[in-house]
Amino acid sequence: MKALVLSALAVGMLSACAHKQSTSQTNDSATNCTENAKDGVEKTDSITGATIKTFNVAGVDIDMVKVDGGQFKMGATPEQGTKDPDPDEKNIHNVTISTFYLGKYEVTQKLWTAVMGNNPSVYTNDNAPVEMVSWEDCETFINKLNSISKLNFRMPTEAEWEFAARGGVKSKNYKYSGSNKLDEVGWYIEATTDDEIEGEPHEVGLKKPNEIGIYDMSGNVWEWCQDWYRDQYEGDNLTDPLVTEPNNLRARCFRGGSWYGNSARYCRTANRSGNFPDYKSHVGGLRLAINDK
Ligand SMILES: [Ca+2]
Ligand SMILES: [Ca+2]
Repeated sequence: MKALVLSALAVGMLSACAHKQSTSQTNDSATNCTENAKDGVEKTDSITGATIKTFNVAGVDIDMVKVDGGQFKMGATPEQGTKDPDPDEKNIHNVTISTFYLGKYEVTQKLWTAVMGNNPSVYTNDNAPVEMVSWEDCETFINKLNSISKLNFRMPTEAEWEFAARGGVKSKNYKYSGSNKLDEVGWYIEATTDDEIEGEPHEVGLKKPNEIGIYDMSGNVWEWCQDWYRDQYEGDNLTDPLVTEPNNLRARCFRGGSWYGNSARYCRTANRSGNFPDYKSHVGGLRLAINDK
């Protein structure tokens, strides 16, 4: 509980939100789209078959994948293994998610810089995810993004994040987002000790996408979610749940593990972590969400 959050702090976990700039992405396919995308141009991704809405904001294309709504079991379901899950995942419960859009990629440094006029990242690369951003920084970024675009981007809820990571209505019940082999879909390091870790975040979209055409939900950078973190799930048969009140932990949710110092178990779809809203690190960023409308 508290120990969980503190251990997350010690390891330097964070989250990253991802959007990406399509024209510069090596793996990008949905982006032979040249028209002005300010109002959202919808098309089919030629590689993944996903429906993608592209918004152009501050000169940068933001690809948002349509996540069709559905039901799923949230928490440490059998494919997560018996040893890997933490206590905060154990209360498996039924959740219904409404259709929404989620960033095809983690938010890149290119987008962050275009919106904010600065790049806080330690490992600078336009096409890599922004890092060294707190939950509060991400709120500031999203507010400015929305002010510029007149749109309503937001962070995903924790439940939306897990539903999408599991492949939504096309889920094949993988342990990681898009595969049972983490090497195929995620940048991570199987650490032996915290002191031996070397590595860096990678450009978004270089690994395989998951079942619904979303990249890097397991690994690369942690991704902040909207919710306040609770160390156990409460309730069942929930629709679009969102924890809006902090408890004594005063931590925000973040998800997905990272390239740094996190063994594979942290990159599982059901894994949870939390950190203080002003905490920032070189392993944490974000991914954008937007409603279906
Ligand atoms: Ca990630
Ligand atoms: Ca955990």
